[in-house]
Amino acid sequence: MPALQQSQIDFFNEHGYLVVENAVDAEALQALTRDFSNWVEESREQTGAYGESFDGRPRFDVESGHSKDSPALRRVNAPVEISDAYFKAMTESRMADCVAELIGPNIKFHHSKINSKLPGAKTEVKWHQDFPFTPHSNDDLITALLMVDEVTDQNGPLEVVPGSHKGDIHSLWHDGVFTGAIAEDAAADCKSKAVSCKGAAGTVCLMHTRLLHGSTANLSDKPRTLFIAVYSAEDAIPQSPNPMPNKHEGLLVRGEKTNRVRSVPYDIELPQIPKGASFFDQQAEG
Ligand SMILES: O=C(O)CCC(=O)C(=O)O
Repeated sequence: MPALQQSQIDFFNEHGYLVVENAVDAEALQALTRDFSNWVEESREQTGAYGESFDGRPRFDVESGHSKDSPALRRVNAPVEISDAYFKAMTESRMADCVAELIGPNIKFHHSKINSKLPGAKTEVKWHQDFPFTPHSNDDLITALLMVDEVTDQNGPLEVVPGSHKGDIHSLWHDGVFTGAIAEDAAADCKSKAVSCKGAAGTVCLMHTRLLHGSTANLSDKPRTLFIAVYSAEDAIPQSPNPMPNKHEGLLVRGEKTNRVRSVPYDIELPQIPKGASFFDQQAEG
């Protein structure tokens, strides 16, 4: 049975995003929650970013003010490398089936992370599109943002601008400085058109790589944990180094390997991302 109905596929193509409930089953969700809670407990013993990922960057990052009594873990880099639960959610879930139906049938994995906003977290994600961080030979890429906790209006939901995947790619450079975010006037315009992606734990927001999006601080006493996995069509070839190098990059998740390259000429020049830039450049503590 298909994971999506035609009306959902049409919605995604028109608006550039789709919210789908029950993208992982209850047992899988429990395992994701358990592993994340364990990482939060471990973080209490740390005073700053810690651990090591594939290219030597810290595995875990914390917000300023993080302490033993008030842990503020805000990022886990490449969790699929260190947790079976996260690896399975990336490969074996309905979430992956949905991605295959939207940009497949042949899809491969690019990178993953957890963005956490623990209660009171001040971290905001500035308005941006993902494609300039991960340019490929074509733009059949989806960022899947799985809600490990319930997401509400209060705990810093992802906000998107419907239909913006059909528009321009915005520069992330302003006055000669790479900010990781679009210009302030464009961001204000996004805010006026934004739709929040909310749902029960286990819901996923599937987002086209060109869609404009951002998110605000967590104003509530409830956590907001998002497991974020980026997939591409198998014939989309990276045009720049992975912003989050990891050992599973290129893993075939659904379908078969064709080794074909599909190139789509862009009418714009993609903004250059400085060497070593990461998604951290989008995050700011408000
Ligand atoms: O954590 C969030 O709210 C947004 C994440 C995001 O923008 C991204 O992964 O590109």
